[in-house]
Amino acid sequence: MIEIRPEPKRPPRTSGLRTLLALAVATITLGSAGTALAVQSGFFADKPEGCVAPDRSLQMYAVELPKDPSTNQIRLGYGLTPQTASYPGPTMEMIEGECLEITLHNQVPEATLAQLRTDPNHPLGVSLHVHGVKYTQTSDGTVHSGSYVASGQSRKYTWYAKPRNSKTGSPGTAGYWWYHDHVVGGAHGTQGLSSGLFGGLVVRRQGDPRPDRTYVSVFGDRQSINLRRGAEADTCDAVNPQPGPTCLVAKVGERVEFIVVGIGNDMHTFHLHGHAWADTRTGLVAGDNKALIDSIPVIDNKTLGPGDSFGFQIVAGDAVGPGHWMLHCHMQFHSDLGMATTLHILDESGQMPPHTAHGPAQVNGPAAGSGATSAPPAGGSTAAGAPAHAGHQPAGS
Ligand SMILES: [Cu+2]
Repeated sequence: MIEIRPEPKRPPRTSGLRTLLALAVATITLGSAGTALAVQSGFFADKPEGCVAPDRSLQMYAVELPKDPSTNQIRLGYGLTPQTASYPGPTMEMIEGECLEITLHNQVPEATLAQLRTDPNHPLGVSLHVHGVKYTQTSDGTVHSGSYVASGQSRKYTWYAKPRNSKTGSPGTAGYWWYHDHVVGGAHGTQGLSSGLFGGLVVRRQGDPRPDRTYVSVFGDRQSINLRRGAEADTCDAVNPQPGPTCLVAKVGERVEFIVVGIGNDMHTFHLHGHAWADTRTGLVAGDNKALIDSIPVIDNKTLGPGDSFGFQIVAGDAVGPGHWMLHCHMQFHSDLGMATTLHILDESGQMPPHTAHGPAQVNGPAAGSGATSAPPAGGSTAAGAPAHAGHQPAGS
């Protein structure tokens, strides 16, 4: 007979299978109270149903980065190597049906995590919590499930991009998602998020069009895009712009993808100048079905609440040509306080045409009136965990 020892303050319970089942359910429901029992007994599967074994595996590092130059706030980042950690972290890419194993190494000093802690009894660690794809309790990235990593330690997380089941109608996981810490500071990872532990995830279906480059725009508190405002949100070098979290650059005709995420406590509206997209899973609508096409709104502005994410692909400069195209929150006081950056679209030869007599339409980009801007480097490293394809530029690089 299996004996379940009740917690000290609970009244004694009757023994037997019914009690065992009740406790098992309570374990799931109550969280921390039953975690040790659940995890130690192997009650929770370590991989989602459908994921027999990981198709790929990769290493992820959580590190401390230099403090924010204007606020002196602690900054943390994820990286595929400690040297390339950034905020947002590396853009993750999966294909439906794929199972990915990520080993997270926590290289953030314990003293730093202690500074960020809002409750002295809260454990110190970092985690990886993901939206959209499938994971079990052991990859939830929460304190109560024990799925976090102490400083100097590592832990495996398994994500499964479940495909659509056309027989049951169960949806697939293709879409634009994000991942983040859920432990730093308190039970909801609020300090981890506000310090930089977040990144974008795109799950594609077989046959989806691939972008030439992908940018992640995380709209957050303090009127921030990727935790920056104003000039800090756009640091593109006028002569040699390097694509990255603070330099959105593309050539005319390139297929540019955005992953847009809301964090923090504020509502925002994402607006991109000169370009619009279909409000679908991909931002695109294929085929010639007029009824279908007409039923899908075409938008250039989208509301974004905390935790929301969406994405789309555009053809850079489509019908509008090169230019410094603004990207900003359309809540006016947010944009006025610096919640704005620029998508710099160069011509086919990688140059920014001289401005007209009307002057530049952007504020924080390369030096106004500068004649030429050279091409961004072609491609870049393959997105985190992505099957290799040419030309993709992960935002975390
Ligand atoms: Cu806003």
